[in-house]
Amino acid sequence: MKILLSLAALVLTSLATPAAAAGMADQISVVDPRVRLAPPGARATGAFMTLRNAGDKAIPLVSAAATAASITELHNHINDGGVMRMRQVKEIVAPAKGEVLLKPGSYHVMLIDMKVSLREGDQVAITLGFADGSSKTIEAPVKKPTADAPPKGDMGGMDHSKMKH
Ligand SMILES: [Cu+2]
Repeated sequence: MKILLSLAALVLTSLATPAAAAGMADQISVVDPRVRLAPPGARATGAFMTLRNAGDKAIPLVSAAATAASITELHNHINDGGVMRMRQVKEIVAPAKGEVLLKPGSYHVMLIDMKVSLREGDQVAITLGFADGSSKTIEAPVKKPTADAPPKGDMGGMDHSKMKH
């Protein structure tokens, strides 16, 4: 029974982390990856996900590549005198035993000069490269941006206790 359970865990792990290379990539699980559905004709869009680090050392994501885009960059949003601007960053660090969120208005993977026009439900392969040279390729489905819209007001999210169901 114990062996069966380990096998099941192994299968689950390999499903969750396709194309995992040895090293830092092994410690990272990618949760809820998605690509924002861009308006028709838009040449760029963003990819979002949560990087969960199971290891006891911080893991910097240092590169991203997607065949769907000519250029793939790591970006952050910064508040520049009240104006939110995007800026390229060298790394996005997943803290030890923690996670970092790539989400609208914050860190994201920028897909620039798209080679294909993405439609809702398409899968976009993105290869994430980590500081030690290991990498992991994930499939991120294209989703409408409304699902990613940050909640109005409170940045901490919606308070469901006040909602009438
Ligand atoms: Cu960007």
